[in-house]
Amino acid sequence: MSTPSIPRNTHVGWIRAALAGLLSVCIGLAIGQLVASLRNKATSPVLAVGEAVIDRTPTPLKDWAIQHFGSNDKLVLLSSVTLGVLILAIVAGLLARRMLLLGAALLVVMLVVAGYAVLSRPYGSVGQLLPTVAAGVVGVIALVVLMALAGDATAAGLLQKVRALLPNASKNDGEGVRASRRSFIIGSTTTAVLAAIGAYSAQRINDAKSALGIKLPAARTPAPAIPVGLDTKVPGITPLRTPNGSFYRVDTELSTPTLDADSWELHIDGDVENPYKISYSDLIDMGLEEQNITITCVSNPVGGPYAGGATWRGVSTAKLLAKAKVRNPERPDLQVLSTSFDGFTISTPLGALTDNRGALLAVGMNGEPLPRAHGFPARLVTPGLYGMCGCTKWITRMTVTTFADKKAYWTQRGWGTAVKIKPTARIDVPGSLATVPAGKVTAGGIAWAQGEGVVKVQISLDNGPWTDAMMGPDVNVDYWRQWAYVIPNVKSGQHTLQARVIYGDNQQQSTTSAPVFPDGSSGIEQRVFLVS
Ligand SMILES: Nc1nc2c(c(=O)[nH]1)N[C@H]1C(S)=C(S)[C@@H](COP(=O)(O)O)O[C@H]1N2
Ligand SMILES: [Mo]
Repeated sequence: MSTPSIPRNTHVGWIRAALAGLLSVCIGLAIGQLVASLRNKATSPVLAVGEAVIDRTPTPLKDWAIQHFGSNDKLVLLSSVTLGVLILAIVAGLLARRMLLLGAALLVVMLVVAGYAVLSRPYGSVGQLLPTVAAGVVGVIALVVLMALAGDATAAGLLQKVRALLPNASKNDGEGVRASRRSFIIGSTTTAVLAAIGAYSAQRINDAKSALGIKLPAARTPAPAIPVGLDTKVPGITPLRTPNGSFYRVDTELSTPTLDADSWELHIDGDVENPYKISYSDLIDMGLEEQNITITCVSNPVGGPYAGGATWRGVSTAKLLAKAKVRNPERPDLQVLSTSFDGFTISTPLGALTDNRGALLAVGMNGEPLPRAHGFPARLVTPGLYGMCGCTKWITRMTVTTFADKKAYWTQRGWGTAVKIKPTARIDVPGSLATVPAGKVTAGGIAWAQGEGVVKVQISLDNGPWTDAMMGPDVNVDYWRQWAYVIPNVKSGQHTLQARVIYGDNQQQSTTSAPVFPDGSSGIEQRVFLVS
């Protein structure tokens, strides 16, 4: 039998209450993160909320975020969500100081919102709620314990009742929770340390999961080696091959998906005579080929960083689709709607995946298995079309259908469909507003005109005549090309350099300025630099 103790109506200071709220949410989040890391594909509550925010963000705002924060856009979003959660956590602590139930209720409301976000994900399922539920339960318990240690009578009473329910509890209580400055400090420090250990372990487990441990067979038809180009001759120029670690990344995922090659399957279905599915090892056994391809994001502004050139290794999509036997493949309105593991979709014209441009279902990138960030186990790479129109990462399904029948993720949000990459030139050096010594100035950069091929780049200094730059090696029409230009005698002061690409059949790139939305930027690349 327990002896109910008389509640001591100690008034909890607001700093302690705020700290109790903050720490209980921290440990809840850490445990949520830990449970998520232990379960495949489960989403932590913060990530789920962040992803739900992304899905509900209007396109112009998203566009603005990509423009302003670049590849950090996700970091900014996640930090904002975390900051919001921590502020609410403090509010929960302060509410608990007035009335324990109110504080706990706010935590429960936060839990419900996060749970709703998890379930509203395209791949949301009840099992995915586990990290969120764990976070909520741990958070509420921590709040009660910390409030009790801080001297809250209701919390102390509650703990005592719980204790009474435990076996062997009857002998040693009667005293209840001993609230003191010292026990609050010990309790809150312990909570903080446990939260840090939980978050750190979650991170380590995720890191361990990203090790692939896969060795790809060589390509039966390897791509021609990419030459050194102007890499060593022009300091600061974009390397002709982009290393995997510095390849731009654009996608809607907040954390890097950790798909498992052994259980991965690609389904090919839709308007075909022979729908089928294929495993990772059977895919590789079909025989790998390689292509040197420069891919580009539609969100790349003129002069922007969202393009990269790599040697992709994989299976020809033409071969994969031939095996499925598309019905009446000559119909011009046919598309392949490809779906990634989480339901994200991309529309690609059937022709782009079956003509001789060499589109691939890639499993390798620059001699390595596809990195997780770039779509492991497999992704599409379609030469000539923007990434959102032919480069589905973490792909699990290819459905032959018509454009009228199914709309892809970005199409639904107002972006263009089946958009060709616009030809453009980029100035890498001199850097924007860089100061260089007077005299000889070496300018250099890169240009692309996928499908047509870069013929040359021309530059103009201070609105002077357009002059041909020296060109680096021509890898192929789908690959970018470096250029360099030595300006002999530049006087001190401010200068403006412009660059344009001449491509295909000696066509000149568009001079019309267009924003990235809805079908890609255009216009002349311009750099202002200073000569001392
Ligand atoms: N599953 C999935 N695939 C995706 C995307 C995405 O959001 N989800 N983004 C596309 C976009 S917009 C681009 S530009 C390319 C970028 O590929 P990368 O990150 O490997 O450079 O991936 C494409 N494939
Ligand atoms: Mo993109």
